[in-house]
Order: sequence, then C-alpha cells, then structure tokens
Amino acid sequence: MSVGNEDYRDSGLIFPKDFVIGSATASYQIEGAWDEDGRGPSIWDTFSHTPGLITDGSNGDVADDHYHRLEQDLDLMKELGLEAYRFSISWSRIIPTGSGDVNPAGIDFYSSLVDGLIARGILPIATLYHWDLPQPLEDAGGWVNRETAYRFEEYARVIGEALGDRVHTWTTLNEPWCAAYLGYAAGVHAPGRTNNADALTAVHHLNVAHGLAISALKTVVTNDPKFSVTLNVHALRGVGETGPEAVRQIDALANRAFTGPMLRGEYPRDLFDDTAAITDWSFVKEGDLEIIHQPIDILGVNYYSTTAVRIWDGVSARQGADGHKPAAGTAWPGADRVEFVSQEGPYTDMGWNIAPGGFEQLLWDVHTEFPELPLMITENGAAFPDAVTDGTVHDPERIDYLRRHLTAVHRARARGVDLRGYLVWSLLDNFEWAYGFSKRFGIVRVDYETLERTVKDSGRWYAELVRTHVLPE
Ligand code: IFM
Repeated sequence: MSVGNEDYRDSGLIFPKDFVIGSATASYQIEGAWDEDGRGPSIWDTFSHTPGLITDGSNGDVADDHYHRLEQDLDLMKELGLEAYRFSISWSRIIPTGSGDVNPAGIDFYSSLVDGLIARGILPIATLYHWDLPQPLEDAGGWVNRETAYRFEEYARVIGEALGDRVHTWTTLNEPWCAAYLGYAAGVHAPGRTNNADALTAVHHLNVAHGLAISALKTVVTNDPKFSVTLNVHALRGVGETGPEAVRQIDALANRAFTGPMLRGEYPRDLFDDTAAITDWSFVKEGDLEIIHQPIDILGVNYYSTTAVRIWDGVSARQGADGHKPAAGTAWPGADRVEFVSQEGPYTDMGWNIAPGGFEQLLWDVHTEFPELPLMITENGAAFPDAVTDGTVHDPERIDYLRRHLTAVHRARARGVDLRGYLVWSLLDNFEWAYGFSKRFGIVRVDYETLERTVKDSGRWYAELVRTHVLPE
C-alpha cells in the first residue's frame, strides 16, 4: 500500500461497502435504433445528420446498438460487478413529438432496462435529460421557449408514473451548462445555435424544467427514491493577478448560474451584471425561483479536468484553451475579456489536462459551499487512443487516470466530504458528440464494425475495485 503519494497514485485505499461504485452512459451515445419502435427525431439526430458538424462524419443512428443488445449489456454490467448504472432516457422514445402521445414501446424498453438491472442487483440511476431534446420542441423554440420546461414536466410525470416504483435515483438534467452554452451560444452541440441571449434564456428554462420535474416526480413515484441533478461544476484556477476576477466571472456563468437558483433559490447578482449588455433576464418570471429551488437528496458532480483563467491583457496573443472544440460562437456569454490559459499536462485524448488535485479541491469546495448536501460522482473518466493487441485492450493510461481520481475521491472523503459514490464514464466506448466515434472513454471497447464488446484492462481493474472496495495495485 502506498498512501499520501503526492501524485495521487495510491493503492490499497478502502472504500466502505455503502459507497456505491458503478458506471454511466447516455441514451444518444449508445442506443442507436434512432428511428425504430416509434422513436421520434431529436436535436442530436438533426445535428449529426448535418454534414460537417461531427468531426468524423458519424452519427448516433446505430452507435453501440445498445437498444438491440440490452440483455448482453446488462450481463456485461453484472460480469463487471457494477453496483449502480446511470443511464439516460431518450425523451423522443417516450413522447416522440415532445408533447402529447406516449410511445408504449419506449416505456417498455426502459422498463426492461430497470427490471434487468434490479434482477442483477444493480441500482438504477435514471437521468431524464442528457441533451437529446425532441426535434419538434426545438422547432418551437427549444430551450429558449419557456413552454419546453412545461413539456419536460409532463414527460417527467409520464416516466415517473411508469418507472417510479423501481428507479433508485432520479436525475433531472445532465450538465445543463453544455445544453445551454454549447448548444445555443458556441454552436458546437445541438441545436447548433450561436446566440448569447438565447443561451442565457436556455439556462433559465433548463433551471425551471429541473424544478418542475422534481415536483412532478415527487407526486407520482411510490418507492421513496433519491432526487438529484448532475452538474459539471467547473474546477477553476485563477492565473496571476487578474485570476480571481476571471474566476468570478466564469464561476458565475458555469457554476452559480445553476447552483444559485437550484440550491439557494436565487441567481447571483454578478451574473446579471456581467451579462447586462446581452439580456435583462426578464424571462425570469415571478415565482420561478420557488419553482426551481426544490429540495434534492444528492448533487451529481461530473469532473474531468481543470480550467485556468485570467483577464486578457489585450496585447499578447490570446489563448483559448477552454477544453472545447473551436467554435463559431463563444461558450462564455459576457465574459469576453476572460482568457482560457493552457495548462500543464499530461493530457487525455480530448486534450484535457489530468489534474486529480483539482478534483479533490473541487469536491472540497462544493462541500464547503453546500455542507448539508451529499455528493455523488456521476461521471469521471478519460479518453485515450486505445489499440487492440492480443485480442484485448491494454490501457494503462486509463487505469492510471482512474487510480489518481479515485485517490482524490478517497482523500476528499477523508477530509469529511459527504461523497456517496463514483460512476465511471463510461461503461462502453460511445458516440462522443461533436467528436463522433473518434474518442474512446469506455472501460469496455466497442468495435464499431462488428459491435463486439471487449473488456479492456481498465474494465478488469475496475471490476476488481468493485468486488473488493479496495483500490487495486
Ligand atoms: O461524453 C460526455 C458525456 O455525455 C457528458 N459529460 C462529458 C462526457 C465526456 O465528454
């Protein structure tokens, strides 16, 4: 056992039995069957079918074909010993046009998934929205249209009625930051819009949707589940003298725009000030903050790397390393003077810096800000350019990444952070949004020609962790 290692490469650390260890995926990234059994089109179908928007020209039409390989994938989860599985539900499978008629085949699919998990002793953690908005709702304005939040409430009630006797944890939204800013301002995610005012409006309507969905779920579920939301809380590092001001601005846009209304019942004043030239926020109606501010049981935190910022001096060549694809628009409305500074490596295949210390710090910071709120790591993992050798994948970099981040998790817990579990991103290699299939995050390889699954070395290492609750060598 080596403990206290400064580079976070510990082993032998013990996680208690009630600390949940599992994995996560999302509907559009793995399911395929994009137009089968009554599923309607979503904004990601439209976006990925538009030439030039996905790096490798691919789309999620087939993806991992999980829809047709449900039993096999459930068996795989069992083989790995997973204690929990976080999946997302495709709204377009449940209500194909986003409002109105319910598609029984869609309900059946997720019902089988939940039953299959329970039969194998795996906790079902369901996310209602992982970015695949039904296209007809986008045609009516998408998240810029307040009505979308009410359609989301209806959808939450429908799915809550169907699965609300079995799902262990309900998560309303995954990373609303991405849905709003990457989708409506930067334009690198569906629906590919580049309008700063639209993005800020989308932020608010996603927040309203979260609150409405929690309330709706609570009226229909019968099994006393946990309620949550997942945020990609940004771990910010200020660089130099202007670092603190840059951190304040990005923290307001990326973090407090969501935690403020959801967890405190108020928007941060400085967010309104910073974006005053873009919008007057008059889309925030009376009573909205009460709608949004619903008690939750757990906050899902997704973490991959840190973000370093300062205020641009206006003279030197400007850096732009915010970790996302170069875009037509900005992902940071109103933060025009903030410069995203390149960080020290090593990096993953996404170009994201590997920083387990930033993870521990983030967990501590979130805990300090919301000490009463239990946390769960709902995503953490890394893309690397895997190769198949001897019929398997040797991926020591991914094992190293996971070891270091699990060490950070352990240290955060030891400092008193109420951290209930860890879900690796991802169970399977999958469709990595604008990067298509060019980035592999899975602990299980998917051959996109044959759709064959192969457990990587990291998958075996992870299975050992789940089995023993001890960080393996
Ligand atoms: O693949 C995504 C996931 O859908 C949301 N969180 C980040 C992952 C890696 O980019």
